[in-house]
Amino acid sequence: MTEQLERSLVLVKPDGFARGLTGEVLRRIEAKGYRLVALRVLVPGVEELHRHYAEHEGKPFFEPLVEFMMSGPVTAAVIEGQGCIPGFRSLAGTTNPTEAAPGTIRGDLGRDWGTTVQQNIVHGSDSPESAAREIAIWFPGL
Ligand code: D4T
Repeated sequence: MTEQLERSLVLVKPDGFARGLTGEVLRRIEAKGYRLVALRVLVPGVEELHRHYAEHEGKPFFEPLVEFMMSGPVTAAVIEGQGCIPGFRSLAGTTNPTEAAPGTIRGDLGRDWGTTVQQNIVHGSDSPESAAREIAIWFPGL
């Protein structure tokens, strides 16, 4: 099976950044064989977060999620490789870090901190359409 060469938008969220896990996340991406195409460290603004999380607008965790994502620096990355969109989501593990399988980023490094928002270390695009939309938000002009 030959999967398509594609790009995904990865974020190391403020919890992961604050815990010094950016290097570990990037190490796992590179160890898997995906290529780093672009990298930024920034404190996200409300406007880009509302665009990024548009699908969750109106949900009870939306505002706490935006607040959390603005609470400190994040690392944004564009990665590239065959099948890297589902592939990175496999590396990340399921959304809830308590349930995420050992061996995954969330399963190995994440836990429930008792906050209103699940602090789950990373974000990865969930489809080619999301990846294109998200890359345009975080890396305009790429
Ligand atoms: P992201 O989008 O950050 O990669 O996470 P997932 O793809 O795994 O999960 P998601 O889009 O469903 O959720 C986005 C973001 O919201 C937080 N969240 C989510 C939360 O705090 N409570 C919830 O009930 C859900 C579903 C965690 C990730």
